Amino acid sequence: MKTDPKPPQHTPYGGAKAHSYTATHWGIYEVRYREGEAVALEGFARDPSPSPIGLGMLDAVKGPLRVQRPAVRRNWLAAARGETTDAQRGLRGQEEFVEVSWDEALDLVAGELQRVRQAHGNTAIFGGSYGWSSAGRFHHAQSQVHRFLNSVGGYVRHADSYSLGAARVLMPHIVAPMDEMHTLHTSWSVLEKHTTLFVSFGGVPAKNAQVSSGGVGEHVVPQALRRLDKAGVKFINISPVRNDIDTGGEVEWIPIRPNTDAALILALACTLYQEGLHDPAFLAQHCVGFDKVHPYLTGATDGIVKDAKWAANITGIPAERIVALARAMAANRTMLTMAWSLQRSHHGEQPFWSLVTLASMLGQIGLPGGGFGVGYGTTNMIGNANAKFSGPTLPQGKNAVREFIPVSRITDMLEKPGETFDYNGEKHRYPDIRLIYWAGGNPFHHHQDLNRMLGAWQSKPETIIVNEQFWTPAAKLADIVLPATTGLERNDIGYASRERFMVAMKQAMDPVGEARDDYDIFTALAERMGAREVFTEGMNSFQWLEKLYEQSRERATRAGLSLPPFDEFWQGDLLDLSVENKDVVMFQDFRSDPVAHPLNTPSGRIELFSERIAGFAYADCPGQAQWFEPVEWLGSSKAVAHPLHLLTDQPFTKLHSQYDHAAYSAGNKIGGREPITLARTDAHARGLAEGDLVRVFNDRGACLAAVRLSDDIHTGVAKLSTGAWFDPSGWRASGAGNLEKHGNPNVLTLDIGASSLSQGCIAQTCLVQVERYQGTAPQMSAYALPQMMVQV
Ligand SMILES: Nc1nc2c(c(=O)[nH]1)N[C@H]1C(S)=C(S)[C@@H](COP(=O)(O)OP(=O)(O)OC[C@H]3O[C@@H](n4cnc5c(=O)[nH]c(N)nc54)[C@H](O)[C@@H]3O)O[C@H]1N2
Ligand SMILES: Nc1nc2c(c(=O)[nH]1)N[C@H]1C(S)=C(S)[C@@H](COP(=O)(O)OP(=O)(O)OC[C@H]3O[C@@H](n4cnc5c(=O)[nH]c(N)nc54)[C@H](O)[C@@H]3O)O[C@H]1N2
Ligand SMILES: [Mo]
Repeated sequence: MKTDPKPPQHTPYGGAKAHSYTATHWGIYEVRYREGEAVALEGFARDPSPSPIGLGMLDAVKGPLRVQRPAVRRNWLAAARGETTDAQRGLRGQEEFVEVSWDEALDLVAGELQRVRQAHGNTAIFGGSYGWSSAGRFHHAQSQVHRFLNSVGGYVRHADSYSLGAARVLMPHIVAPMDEMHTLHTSWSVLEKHTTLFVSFGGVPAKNAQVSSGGVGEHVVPQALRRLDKAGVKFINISPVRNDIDTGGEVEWIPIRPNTDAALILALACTLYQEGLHDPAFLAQHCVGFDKVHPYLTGATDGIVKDAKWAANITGIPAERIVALARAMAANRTMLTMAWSLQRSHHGEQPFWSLVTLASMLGQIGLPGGGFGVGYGTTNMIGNANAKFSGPTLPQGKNAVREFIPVSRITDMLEKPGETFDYNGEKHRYPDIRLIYWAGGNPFHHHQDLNRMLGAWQSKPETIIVNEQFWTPAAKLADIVLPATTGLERNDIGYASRERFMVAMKQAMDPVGEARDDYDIFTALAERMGAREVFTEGMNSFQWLEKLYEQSRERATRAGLSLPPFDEFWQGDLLDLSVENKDVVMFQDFRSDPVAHPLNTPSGRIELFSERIAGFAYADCPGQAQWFEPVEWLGSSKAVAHPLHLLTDQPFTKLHSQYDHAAYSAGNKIGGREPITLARTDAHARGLAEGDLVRVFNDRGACLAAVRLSDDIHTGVAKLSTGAWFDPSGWRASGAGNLEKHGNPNVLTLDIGASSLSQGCIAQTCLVQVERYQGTAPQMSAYALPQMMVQV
């Protein structure tokens, strides 16, 4: 069977080629060749701040951690061959793998999919398969697996994301869907001209703006912040961490207790109201529900005045500072921005809803440089104003299965088949999953309370199939692992929303080992399951590239942008999509005429009170922004045993867990363990010094990490960035008794939904204790290859 003939005419690499480009989520890189072999990646010359993350990638791509051949877990294979009983299924993670031929592996996977479909229906297949995959619009693994599963009868899908679990559900009810909001944000150029006060909740971290889904060509955030500073904008950063913003100039830091921002913002709103500094005209013409907001602020509804004194007790910020801040906001052209991390918390809807409420009371929404943003700095896309059109996207087909879960309810689903759960005003049931197929994500990176998930992983699914490039923890914990190519080993198109460049990502090297493109893997499986035509539409990958490009070109034309035909694009390497006028003002039309340009909310206006959400009657998410105590925070009684609030932010050295094993990420570790940032006073109180090995623990889990001292973090707060590959001391779930040896914070985080409304991930709500690690430290083994058995 011939699945993917090499593209005609286009010699992708070798011979005279001196360079080509590749796109990653963290940047465009130039591939350097020596004698036809790709030898290095260099930062893109037209990028003012190329990310160092990509520079060492090539070594990792060629390195020992690649999955070389299809591999099947020993006991799973024995059971499939009828050599053992089902009861002897063995233990995922700790067992040897048997390397098998592609034909045998594909037969096994197709056969198992068929068996599960016939015995239990497609609702027994979880293809939620969340994850960022690689850049490149066609070989986007998550889209590929979804399209494939749809072609064979469907799968249980996931809704929403880990990024924006609470916001994706909340925001369409009250303002606009997050996907729309992303590209609407007021551009940096406008902020530079008009904003006088810029207030960030959670900073504007340039480390995060290294990234945009699909591929950054031009990193704009570091320069934009510098220009704003030079233009005289006053910056205030409200955050538990001082250095999550760098403007090159002065930034006032207001340290806040984690997860208390909603209380602060409600107190700012209360101050505006008490002092008559709010904008009644804007509230009347553009919003609904202020009549429900002010009685809550003044305490008329519950006897508690949400004033600065009240918030001071919760947030740790002096009342006078809160009052002065409210006045300054009203006196300036003020842009308020909030990092996405704030909604990744218990009751994570409330900080976003409070922000919208405060911005509405200030009445500057739709004015140049005023209003609010959600996520300046969170990715390079926000505030970036290049051409806007829908880029090349692989259609995923139609899913015949209706069942789904909110993405971070995966362990609940595995543990509680048949039980009901609340979500966005509806009740749903968890399906009974027998088979999990994952491509392009790492659940043992992204999910919370990994010990709990490990238990469910070991006991519930009969089969777990993973397409992976590397021997990640998710691959080690699978039954069948199929080796996938990286972006350097295939042709693709790099494009991200509002980015400046579209990139012809030409194949730079032969696939490592026997790795295949996900597309070819799924084509071969579809063939075995009688769905080849549906899945491929008769096209090889290169034909798909042309088709997806041409479709996107049509959409660009409709958006007033003229792109060249495919061949010209492919030969030319790069398209520049910059536009002359970069001045975008969010909600400008709505502001000027809310009747002619209504929002897509039930009232057409900003909903400070939502009848619809109120109608759901959720005690944990009522019809308007309110302060709720999170289940764990510094003000709770649980802080006695576990007195540190753990922030698990995005790592500056990588994207999630991707390329954790590459040099740049490795260079930031201390003795091979992930660093945990502690306030100097907190470290001294525990007798800890820089570099000390510590045990970080709570009732859910424990991990090792190495101390990094800081004066830039609130006392009582610790920060352990995500991304260290999960390295448990045992493959059975045993809570804090199972020591994670590398510094993966998700053994500590809490796995409950943000609220009944969204069920979003709440990774930032977590208390821990830290102590010196006693005894001889166990060896870190996250990068050890699983044992391989030779086929007999
Ligand atoms: N504690 C805590 N946890 C968090 C967060 C947090 O803030 N705190 N953040 C959350 C957020 S916002 C997110 S988005 C998630 C991210 O979670 P994920 O997106 O799952 O994390 P990645 O490490 O990007 O996983 C991508 C995987 O896909 C593989 N891959 C890449 N390209 C390909 C390909 O072409 N084919 C195949 N088959 N595989 C490929 C990579 O090797 C890697 O293992 O994490 C979440 N988890
Ligand atoms: N380099 C790199 N960049 C990335 C990613 C990556 O993995 N690596 N991931 C990308 C993805 S998928 C996403 S979704 C985005 C995520 O973007 P975010 O969710 O915004 O990122 P985080 O780094 O988790 O948090 C940003 C800041 O919020 C602050 N913060 C945390 N909790 C609180 C709080 O309770 N109150 C206040 N005021 N501040 C708080 C922290 O100090 C932190 O510096 O990042 C993207 N960018
Ligand atoms: Mo994310």
